[in-house]
Amino acid sequence: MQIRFLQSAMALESWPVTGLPEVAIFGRSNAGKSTLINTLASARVARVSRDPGRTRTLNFFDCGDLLLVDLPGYGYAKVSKEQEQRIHALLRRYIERREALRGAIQLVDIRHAPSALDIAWHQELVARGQPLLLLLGKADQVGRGRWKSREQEIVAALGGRTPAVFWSARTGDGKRAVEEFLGRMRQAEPR
Ligand SMILES: Nc1nc2c(ncn2[C@@H]2O[C@H](COP(=O)(O)OP(=O)(O)OP(=O)(O)O)[C@@H](O)[C@H]2O)c(=O)[nH]1
Ligand SMILES: [Mg+2]
Repeated sequence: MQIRFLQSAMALESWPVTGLPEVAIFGRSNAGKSTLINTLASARVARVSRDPGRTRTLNFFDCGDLLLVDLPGYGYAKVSKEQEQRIHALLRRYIERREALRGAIQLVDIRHAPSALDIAWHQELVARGQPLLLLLGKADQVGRGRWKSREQEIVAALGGRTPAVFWSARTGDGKRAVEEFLGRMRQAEPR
């Protein structure tokens, strides 16, 4: 997929106005959101590092007829309380105010039980009634024989009916499902 970095932004006034539909990627810090964008792009367009807390602003990517937004991760233990609150306020303002938003991808780590913040954000996204794609990320770190039981446990903890998709940036598992979701979001009606 052709993906080009468009801009970083914090304040609503500087979010890009393009008229294109938009899909945003939510997830805990270090879940692999930026890597997801690079995997779709088959190129290094988003910044990734070994240390979590890397993405601190909204990062907008242009996919031609759709924008993808790499969001700052929530729940990174090493940021200050103020910083964490700032991230939450930014995410909340984004989902409440972004008219272009057509759907969300939430990335959770398949290895762990969802955190309280994963659950809270999942429920907030579900409550909005917009399309939501739940990805069980880093699936390469768990044997395939355990995938189903991990899925059941995580979806149950999230309170969920949402079907999940196994995702790995290393093996490409889930890539087609993500591309299909983005394809549907291109056609989605504004809210
Ligand atoms: N094994 C494995 N590692 C992954 C996968 N996706 C990402 N990673 C690694 O996880 C780490 C964090 O990835 P990022 O893409 O920076 O995570 P992020 O969600 O953008 O993190 P923040 O910007 O802090 O919110 C990096 O070391 C990645 O290489 C995956 O599918 N499998
Ligand atoms: Mg990131």
